[in-house]
Amino acid sequence: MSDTVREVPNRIGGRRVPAASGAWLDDVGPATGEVIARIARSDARDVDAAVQAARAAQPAWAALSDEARARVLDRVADGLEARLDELAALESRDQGKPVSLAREVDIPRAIANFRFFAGAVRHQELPSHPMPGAVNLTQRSPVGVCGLVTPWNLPLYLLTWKAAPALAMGNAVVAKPSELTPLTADALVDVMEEAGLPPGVFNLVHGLGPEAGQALVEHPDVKAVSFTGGTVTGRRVAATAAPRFKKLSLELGGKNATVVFDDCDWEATLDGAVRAGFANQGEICLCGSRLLVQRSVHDRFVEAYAARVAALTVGDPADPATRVGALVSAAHRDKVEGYLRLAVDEGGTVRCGGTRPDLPGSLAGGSFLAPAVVSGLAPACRTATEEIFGPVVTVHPFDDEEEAIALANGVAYGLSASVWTRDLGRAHRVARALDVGMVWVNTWLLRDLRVPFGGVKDSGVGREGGRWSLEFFSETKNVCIAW
Ligand code: TXE
Repeated sequence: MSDTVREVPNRIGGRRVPAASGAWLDDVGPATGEVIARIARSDARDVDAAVQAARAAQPAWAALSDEARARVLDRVADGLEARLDELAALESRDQGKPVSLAREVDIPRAIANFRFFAGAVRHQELPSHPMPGAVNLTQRSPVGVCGLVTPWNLPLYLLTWKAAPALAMGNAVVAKPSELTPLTADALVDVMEEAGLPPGVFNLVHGLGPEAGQALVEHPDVKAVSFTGGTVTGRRVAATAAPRFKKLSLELGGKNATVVFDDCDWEATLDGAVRAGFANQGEICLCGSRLLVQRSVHDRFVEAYAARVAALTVGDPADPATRVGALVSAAHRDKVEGYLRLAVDEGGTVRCGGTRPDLPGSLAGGSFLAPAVVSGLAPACRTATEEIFGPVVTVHPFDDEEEAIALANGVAYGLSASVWTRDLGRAHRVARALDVGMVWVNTWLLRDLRVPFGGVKDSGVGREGGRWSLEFFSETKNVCIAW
């Protein structure tokens, strides 16, 4: 490691602070395997300092008018926008995703999150319920200090999805980004400071999940915990938060079905199913990693699908032509490769990909993997039901609507699904029968920030987005006034 590697300390109460332990963690760039930064390895002491800073700053922030807070959020959005290219390059370097994706999706959505929740709090309407001789006024107050724990797949995008509504509602925040992708969170704090967010309203603590993350979820002064990450970790977060009666939002894993009927728009469906399977290297909780295809078109569709997947350019994330970048870490690639070996043991055939591409120079040390399509697996096997969270799609035939629904629902997860058909009645029937939180028909990941986002079953608890986020990050109080 070179001596010039940047050290990224915590950001507490408007100051840059190393961890109390003095320890640092390496942050590895997945495209090269080289250390690109070192982050503070925080523990309960650092979390406590951040929570105390947040507690001290929160009342004055909450006392501002909604309009005043919204103006600060708008300035954060402006600041992110001014740095769009720089942030996209940073996210790509830290996460491994194609810079084109970061520039077109991750960073613009982070900007949109701040603009949207600035508008949402400005336009918030609260109910009143008149009754004979009295009126009920429903009011919302901030929860206090909110703990945000976020993952490595869409680092800035998912952090801002929680931070913007939390701040809009007058809370103070302590955020713990993934130790694998900490850098854009640090840049966000720079932007917030320039935008005039008062010191202590947003604090950042870096470190490992079982150390810094666990301490944040346990802290008695953290009144709400919003977590996005894996289901196993989510279960632990829930077990920690529930006996302490914290507000809790969990966005967890998925094993989402892409359901293709024989009357679909062929080209649009192929495009959509490829994007659903492999966007962000398959590292999105919403990715359609189980492709269910009606038997009458199954073989023809899978052949065309595998050909398109094989043509995706895997390579340098910094190259604008790259469609598939590096997986987030070497350990994660090992996990995905383990699933590909399991797929073969379970009787599957790898139709394309699954190999390490031969890339030049420093990229030879990166955690790249060619996107894989696997057919011939029983739908209930482990490969077809467990979350792989990488560039692997399994394909399965079905005969009719009933069987498609049974296959789609036959997993422990229930996050999302996409349905591809020209038959409107069928689209409605299938969408209603799917046991998931979100269904797309003839599209995938078309997002409107006003709509509820979240899953059922092992995919989580609660909803984010629009008024659901505003409700989560506030306490609702009813005041009944008699006259
Ligand atoms: O995520 P973790 P990991 C899935 C995906 C992936 C698997 C494991 O299948 O392969 O989860 O990934 C913090 N208390 N998803 O281990 O552990 C951690 O530091 C508090 C799906 O990388 O869930 C990080 O900030 N926090 C997913 C965050 O939790 C803890 C996105 C998420 O890490 C903690 C990511 C603890 N005890 C992975 N332990 C999605 N739904 O989008 C860890 N953390």
